Amino acid sequence: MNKSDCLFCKIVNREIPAELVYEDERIVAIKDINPAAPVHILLIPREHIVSLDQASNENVELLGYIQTTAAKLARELGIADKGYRLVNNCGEWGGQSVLHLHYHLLGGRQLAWPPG
Ligand code: IU
Repeated sequence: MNKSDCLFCKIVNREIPAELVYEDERIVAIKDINPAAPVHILLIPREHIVSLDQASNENVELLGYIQTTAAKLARELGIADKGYRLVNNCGEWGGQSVLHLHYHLLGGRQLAWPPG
């Protein structure tokens, strides 16, 4: 799949509607259409990186920025006190279905471990 067919590129570029929670020059955050928890946000970099496996040291700052922004959103959304989870699914066995790097911010209930 190339960038022009990428669902998350289309969401980032506002070609496909999504429920936006946050955006800046580097990332957008949207509500997941199929929430797995009371709060389920996807943090998506504007840059098309296929997966964490495809990220490089050039992306280190971006990856850190996604994490600190997730923590900020968790506080703003009221899930930080009880705790939350930030997840990246990478590749087929990791459960990645959309081939544009993204992180899931999940919270608002007790989460189980290990994941399925
Ligand atoms: P995954 O880690 O690649 O499996 O996560 C993709 C997520 O994108 C998944 O939780 C979907 O529910 C979500 N999603 C979405 O929010 N909007 C969409 O149009 C599509 C998938 I397709």
